[in-house]
Amino acid sequence: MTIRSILTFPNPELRKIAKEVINFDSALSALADDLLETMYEFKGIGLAATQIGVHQRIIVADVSDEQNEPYIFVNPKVKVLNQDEKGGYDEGCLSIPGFYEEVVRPLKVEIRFQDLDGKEKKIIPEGLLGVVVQHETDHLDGKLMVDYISSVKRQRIRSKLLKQKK
Ligand code: QAP
Ligand code: CO
Repeated sequence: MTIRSILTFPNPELRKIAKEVINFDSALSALADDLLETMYEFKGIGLAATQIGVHQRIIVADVSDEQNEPYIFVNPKVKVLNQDEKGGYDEGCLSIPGFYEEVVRPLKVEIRFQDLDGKEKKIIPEGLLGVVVQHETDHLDGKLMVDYISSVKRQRIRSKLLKQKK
């Protein structure tokens, strides 16, 4: 319904820990709609509520070419199925516009989550979806992709984004 504005690194709001969702009501559905609409507007493939300043545990993703396969994950929990199998991916982030950095993450993960009705679900995502869900779930814990890179690189990105800010 509404395109929301996205917080940019190093806004301290991005470091807050989001709260578990307990009410599966129309306000939650409206929030999910806003997240999807905002993600599509800014050509993203994933967005967490934290990024629009809402500190509730809900994320959205769509890694399809046509941008017509929306996923909504409420209270997502990532379980690593194989600690030894990891892969690097050049990740972006709508809260860190213009920067892409390689992040190494587990390739085999299981995601337990709830849908908008509160129903418990479980998926084992393939490929990019697995990367995006891990990246977005990190946001709910105040963690950003720049936390995985060197502090020199992180500081450089930080000062560039602060200078761009008006
Ligand atoms: C997370 O990020 C992700 O810098 C989602 O100028 C992305 O959708 C995880 C975006 C890639 C793994 C791989 C970034 C759009 C979108 C930008 C995004 C930009 C415009 C980022
Ligand atoms: Co992000």
